[in-house]
Amino acid sequence: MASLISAAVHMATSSRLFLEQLAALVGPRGFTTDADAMAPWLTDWRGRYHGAAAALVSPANTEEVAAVVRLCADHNVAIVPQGGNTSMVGGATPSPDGGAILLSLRRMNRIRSLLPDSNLAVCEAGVILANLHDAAAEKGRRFPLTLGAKGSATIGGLVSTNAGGTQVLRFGTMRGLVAGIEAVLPDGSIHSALAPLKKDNRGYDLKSLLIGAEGTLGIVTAATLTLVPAFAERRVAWVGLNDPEAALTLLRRLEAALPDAVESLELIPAHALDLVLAHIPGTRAPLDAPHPWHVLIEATAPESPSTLGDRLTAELESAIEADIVKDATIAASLAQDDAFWRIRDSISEAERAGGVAAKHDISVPVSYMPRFMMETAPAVERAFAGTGVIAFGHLGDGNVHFNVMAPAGAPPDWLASEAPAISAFVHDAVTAAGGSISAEHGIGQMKIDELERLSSPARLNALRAIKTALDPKGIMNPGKLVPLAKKPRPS
Ligand code: FAD
Ligand code: 2HG
Ligand code: ZN
Repeated sequence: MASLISAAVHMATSSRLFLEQLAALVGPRGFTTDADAMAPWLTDWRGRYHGAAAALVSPANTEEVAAVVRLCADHNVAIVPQGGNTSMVGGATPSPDGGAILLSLRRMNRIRSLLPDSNLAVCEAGVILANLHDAAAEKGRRFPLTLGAKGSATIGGLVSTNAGGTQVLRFGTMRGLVAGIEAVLPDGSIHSALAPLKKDNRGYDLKSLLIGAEGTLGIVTAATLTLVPAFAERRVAWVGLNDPEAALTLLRRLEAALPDAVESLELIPAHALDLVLAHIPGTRAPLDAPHPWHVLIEATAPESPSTLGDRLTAELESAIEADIVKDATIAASLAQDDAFWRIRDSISEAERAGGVAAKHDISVPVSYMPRFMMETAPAVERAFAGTGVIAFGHLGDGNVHFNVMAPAGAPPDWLASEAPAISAFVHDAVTAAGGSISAEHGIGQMKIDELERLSSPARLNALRAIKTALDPKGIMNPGKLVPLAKKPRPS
């Protein structure tokens, strides 16, 4: 079945008529086959995957998306949806065979409405996250989800990966913030469900199905998003401590002492801080002395003036007295708040500059994560000589990025030759702990084999059944997320 589809894909995309029809649907601003114009969008953010596409198609509105999908469905042509191309799992990179079209949503970048009184914004898929932050702030509101790629990541990509980020502790993942959705399904029909209904029991929850579907069930064209009131005060603290267990203990104390105030607790090992200081210009260590582990804490208050700063200071002092925390500093200005956050948000970029890494985005039950990290990191480093684990991120969500850096002087093919065994080692440990091999980045093409290897038949069969039911021709982002069923062996 798969080979039949891909043969058909090749025939159709090589057809000049198909490309002419496609170009006519979106006009000259929305269509190119120029290699230079397409090149930046054919490699993933980490530079691990390189694809090819028959055309880069950028519709201007939902009706154009629907027309493009219908045409592709008629010709059995695969579609790879793309927003900001910040996927960490090669999710938005087409396969190298060039049979697919790359469907960019970046031209659909209108905030259709922003209603502060209802705390809602209706955004087209191509709205860049940072632009939504700015628009909400102008109206005294906030879209609370944020992450390091906020200057490029789009609403469509964030919805389609059910992104997490650094404020999940308080506000949850994208799924909890999407109040309505508009999407083009694989047959080209438009599912219009932007109304922010509190209650809706018309059967299967299509909105939830599309969130985190990584473009395999349709194209998200717009979403109704929940806003929250802007905070009146914010305090950002940088803390040095001895281990992840101490970081979690600190979180529990802060949550008890400052209810509803703690928005972030991000774990940063010394190695990650060193990489940032080495590769990101203008950064400096917040504390004078070195510490093996750090956390960045953000707490907010709805009113100003508030006692937030005093209460946070008191809690950190008491944690120092209790020997949970070794040292801490609270940013003294907005500029310092931003400087602390810049360190945290630049870890991926610094790590990319620092060399090749086998990347893992794992979760286990929150209380178990410190022990998991302290046992698994040395085990990996013992099993794979010369590697170094950098595990950082969202400890309060039980989710860290457990990245394994290549040994110094590793050969260029290290990732291809070594990463599968390393990832299997890490993922086996995660699975044994009842955890997930993808806490927030999705499966994409990077983890599809591991998902298949480690999932129960129940999970795999359900994923495949949903995919086949909604996308019987298999045109929506093939090769991502859903492992194809193996052909039965001839008896
Ligand atoms: P893309 O990368 O373009 O696409 C992502 C996936 O969604 C692909 O499968 C694509 O096919 C699909 N897709 C895109 N748009 C649509 C659409 N409109 N309809 C259907 N499918 C679509 N993630 C986190 O969860 N938490 C973090 O803290 C975090 N930090 C990051 C920091 C950096 C520096 C970077 C580079 C990435 C980070 N990410 C993080 C990864 C995260 O997945 C993306 O930032 C974001 O969710 C993807 O948005 P995008 O617009 O770039 O999507
Ligand atoms: C983050 O939390 C992102 O910074 C990226 O999810 C993680 O680069 C990574 O592994
Ligand atoms: Zn993350």
